Amino acid sequence: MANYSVLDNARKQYNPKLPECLSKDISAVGFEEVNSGAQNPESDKLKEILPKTFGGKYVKFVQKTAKSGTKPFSVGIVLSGGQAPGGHNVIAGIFDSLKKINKDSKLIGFLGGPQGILDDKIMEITKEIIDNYRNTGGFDLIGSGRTKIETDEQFEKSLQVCKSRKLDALVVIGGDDSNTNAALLAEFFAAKNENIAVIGVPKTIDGDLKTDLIEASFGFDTAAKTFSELIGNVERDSKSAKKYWHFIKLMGRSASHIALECALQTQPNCTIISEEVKAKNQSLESIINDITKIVMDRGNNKENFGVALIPEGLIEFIPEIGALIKEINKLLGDNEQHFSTLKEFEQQSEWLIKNLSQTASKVFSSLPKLIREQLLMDRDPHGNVQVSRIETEKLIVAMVDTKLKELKESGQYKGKFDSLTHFFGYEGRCAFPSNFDADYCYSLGYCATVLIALGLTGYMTSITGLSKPVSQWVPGGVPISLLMNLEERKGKMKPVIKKALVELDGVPFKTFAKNRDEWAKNTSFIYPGAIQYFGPDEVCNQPTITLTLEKGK
Ligand code: FBP
Repeated sequence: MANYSVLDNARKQYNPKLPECLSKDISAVGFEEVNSGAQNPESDKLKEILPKTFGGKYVKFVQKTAKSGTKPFSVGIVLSGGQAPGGHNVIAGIFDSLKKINKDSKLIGFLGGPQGILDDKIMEITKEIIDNYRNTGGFDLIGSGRTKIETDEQFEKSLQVCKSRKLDALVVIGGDDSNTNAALLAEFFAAKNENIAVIGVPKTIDGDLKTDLIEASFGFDTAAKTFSELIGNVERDSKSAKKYWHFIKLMGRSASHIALECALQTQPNCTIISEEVKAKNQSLESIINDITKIVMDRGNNKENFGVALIPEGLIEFIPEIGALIKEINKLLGDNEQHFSTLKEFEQQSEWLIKNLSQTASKVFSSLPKLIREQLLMDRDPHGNVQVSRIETEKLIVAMVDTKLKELKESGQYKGKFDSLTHFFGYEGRCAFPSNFDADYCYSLGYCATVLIALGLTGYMTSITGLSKPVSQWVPGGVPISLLMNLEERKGKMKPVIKKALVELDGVPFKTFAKNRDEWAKNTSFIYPGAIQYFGPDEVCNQPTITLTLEKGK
């Protein structure tokens, strides 16, 4: 039996497109400093924390006079955090561009994420190896992990490993947290007068690492399109059978970008956007009332079917539950030892109810047992409740069901409510990257090499103009410190990259809000179908609707 699918083999032959400036002699690419207009209101404080690296400008790459080659570079790469389609193409882009610059350049991958740096576990990336991973999903070539390099000892160890490997640069492929750490590592290396650059690449399917200069994080396009395909299929089944309401929770740890994009692509009957819930200070009961009304109106109209999208992060955005989670995190953090002696759920629950504030205790007690259990399940490495494990979709279905029963008894609801729940997350994180992500990631890899060759550090690769054809994309780099602000972490003000949430005054949300009542009432489903890799531009080379609406064509 062959080890590769037909598509696997066909995709390996795909040549990702590059922006014009990167498709010529890469060693001749220079930069222009551009005043992006981005002002960091916390510059003074950030300058104190990052004295060596703060103050750089956004750079836009330009072709300079042709130059034939440059010195070889030795570069290390690390994948950090959750999988996102296109990671292998970032590696392929770095590999190809390094070899174009000088065939003696060397690329090593740290294995299993940042822990691989601390343990000095590596593999050298060769042409034979990378050729097998071009345009494929997953991070399985070198693996990923969620270890955070944040203490001085970890920084020192990372420096020693990079030095012993004689690296000119380290490329960190990750989300907001990993890029924050990349900036701190760049500062640490610079403060020690070590000439090892640290470059970040924006990755996360959640789409929340976003600014004017980072128009999208890679993987968002493919993940949202994969989920939209699945949602469209469920919608069509729902419309065919006419007997089920499907409640679909969609991945996205905090922001609702994925839910919003999927709603725009598939036009379901109901979509909750966490940021709106927070802005309206909506209680769980009020959300349930809204959903129940949609189900009731459709049922009374003999349409006992529908599709509802629930963002994964919703639970934390509901004011009273968000406050409860915060209290639980603090309480369990302060009483870790004692809590670990309570083995049975009933004991844990009883202890918690006694120690929470009166309001939080009331909210906790009002939740179904399944959800209370999930709130007390194993916590993440930072000791926090694992919000992504809470089955919000089941909580919502149970509460809507109860409400509908009451409405039926009072004669207001004449329909029938039969529901099914789904969670789409891991299904989309390792899909074959769409052409958009394949091209974007490969180009980001080239950008990383150019930033290294230009002697910059503490920069994140940036490509703008993403809603235009690839040849018109504008590659460059943005100082990570420009994206940072100060937030309180463990009682101290720390520089962090702020998560970009859905903007309620942005065009994507407004477009959704303008249409949602119509989609709720009249079945208006759209079936996007599977991502297409071959064919005309309009079926296989389109960016997300979010990007198109945000940036315009
Ligand atoms: P990153 O922010 O690291 O890209 O990961 C995002 C994500 O896919 C979230 O959408 C999800 O909540 C989380 O990872 C799941 O984490 P895990 O892979 O550890 O189960």
